[in-house]
Amino acid sequence: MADTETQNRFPIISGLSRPDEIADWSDEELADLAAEMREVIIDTVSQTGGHLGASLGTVELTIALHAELSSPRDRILWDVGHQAYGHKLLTGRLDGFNTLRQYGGISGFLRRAESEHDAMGAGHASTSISYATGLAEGLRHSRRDGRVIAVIGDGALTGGMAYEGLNQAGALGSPITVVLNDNGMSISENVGALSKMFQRVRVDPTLTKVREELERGLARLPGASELGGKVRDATKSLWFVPGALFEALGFAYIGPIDGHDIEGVRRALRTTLEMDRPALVHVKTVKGRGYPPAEADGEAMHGATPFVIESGKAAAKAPGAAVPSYTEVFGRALVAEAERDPRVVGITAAMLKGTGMQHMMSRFPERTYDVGIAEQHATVFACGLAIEGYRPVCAIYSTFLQRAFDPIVHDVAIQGLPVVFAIDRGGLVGDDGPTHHGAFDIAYLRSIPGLTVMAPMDEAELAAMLHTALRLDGPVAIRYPRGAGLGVPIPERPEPIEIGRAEVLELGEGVALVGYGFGADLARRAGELVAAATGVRPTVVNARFAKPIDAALMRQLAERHELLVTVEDHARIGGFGSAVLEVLDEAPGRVLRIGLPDRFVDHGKRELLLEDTGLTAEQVCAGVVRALRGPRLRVGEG
Ligand SMILES: Cc1ncc(C[n+]2csc(CCOP(=O)(O)OP(=O)(O)O)c2C)c(N)n1
Repeated sequence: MADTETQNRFPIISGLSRPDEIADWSDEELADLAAEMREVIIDTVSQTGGHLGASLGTVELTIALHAELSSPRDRILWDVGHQAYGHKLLTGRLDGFNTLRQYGGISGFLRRAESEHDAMGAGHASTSISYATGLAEGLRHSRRDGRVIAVIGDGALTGGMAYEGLNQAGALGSPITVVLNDNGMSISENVGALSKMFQRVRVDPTLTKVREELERGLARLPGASELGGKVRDATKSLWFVPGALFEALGFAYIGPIDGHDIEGVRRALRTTLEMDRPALVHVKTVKGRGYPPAEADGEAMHGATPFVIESGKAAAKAPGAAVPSYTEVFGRALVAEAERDPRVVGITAAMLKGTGMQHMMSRFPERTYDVGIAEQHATVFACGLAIEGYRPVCAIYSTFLQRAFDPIVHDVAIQGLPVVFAIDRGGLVGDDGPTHHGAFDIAYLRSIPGLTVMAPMDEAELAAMLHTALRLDGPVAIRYPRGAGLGVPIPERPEPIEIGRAEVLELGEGVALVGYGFGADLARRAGELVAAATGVRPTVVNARFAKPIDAALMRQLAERHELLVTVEDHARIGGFGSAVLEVLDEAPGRVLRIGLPDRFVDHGKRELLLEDTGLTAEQVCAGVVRALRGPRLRVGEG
């Protein structure tokens, strides 16, 4: 139950005890509900930041779905889950909605643990149709009631898994309804041949009429009755190209219809729900609908930072010169490399700005590719370019690169191809939470033979590592964190780095702190605190490479120090610290590994999450002091 202030401000949503109560509401009542939902979403996201445009675009669709279905008995699935704020509001989460994406608050995506109405959890794209097909089979086997509806965006439909799902559902004849929420946008403008086709199809009632008349006319032609359904199919493929595509996959197709017309969407859903076979309802929506700044700049308002409602402009930032982000430094460094070497090409999987690849796209559009939400394809596409003598750089977030694990092994590494992976968002990302943290890339990459795995300590080293990677004759992965660099100057012409060689930042005694990537600067800061606390300056090392690891130096450090501490923002299991243990197996000494614990880290401000997981200089220092004073650790403990 919502608190009194929330009840007074948002009486319609507060009054709902079940989402399907709205089934009998009048058009006016539903329109008032839609307006209130928009108000809550804009109000909240202006404070918390979040996926504004996507959720504003699905308000009417959300109402139509909950009016026609009965959740949780009926399973309403939201691909990615970033467009489902309205669903959260209709399913009892108005109270607490102001904690959206905040530490300890409600998630920015759907989560099975958060509500019985979240039939699937998500964060990554293109999974909903596979879930739907599985859920429908589960319901069939167990003879339980319930209908299954997957809502998938045109962006998410660029991901291959969506077609794997359509293919199986079509063959099984699964009674699922897929709602294609087509707004022409992924985060940036959507890409690909299908997207072009969708753009050509407009919501046009006259077109529907013309088609019906054409069908009737053709049916009257001599011999038409013998041709039966063929006439209908032929007209469909003439007029409704997406219809022909989905129908070929075994789906009944309805659309395109206006996704902001609640009654129109309800009618289409009623039709498909009665069919007892796979069906696809194609709705056209406007990203950011109902809030002019979000309609005007869909890309900026995809993942909005807190903003002023009246203007849509970002809320005031803290004063001070802005230090460029790692993403920005990477984007510019890639252009500089591409200027010098015509073989360099850039690849992004639907994250043009998110990865800094927009710089490459503006400078070298012919050598830059946005392949859609298709990390697996991006990787193999890069292999093709590499075989033809090019130097592809795939910029992909750590979490999304998980999708490409097999091609990295099978197509890049076994074939020994010089593909560079620029892995952004390594480590904790903050508000997006466990589906988005980059916690596993060191583990899944350093086990692959022939791959060079490195991480810069600062943004100047990022430029140097990219330069180094492009000179290597094999695959390379460079990981770097979200957010601002350290503010160091970036040389015009970066120098290559010696492969497999760590950098000793400070030669001290007693304790050796060895940091990897983000962990290197953290180790340096913690080292200062350890010196102050113990009176002895520790040795501090920037590891640079997880593979090949500087084994000789690691052994020396273990031999010459009482305690060896590894520091990283990656899962302790399988991470850089584990790599150190592997080369120390016969060395004496004590090792303390500092990194992410063996649990999924929640969402919240990145600083809070770093605190929560012990990745602050103070906590690292406290851990070191405890270990120095405490009983002898076994190798690897901690
Ligand atoms: C596997 C994967 N890669 C990249 C992303 C980042 N991402 C989040 S939403 C989005 C665009 C989704 O577009 P669409 O499905 O059309 O939904 P819309 O936001 O337009 O409503 C992308 C690329 C992701 N969530 N998952």
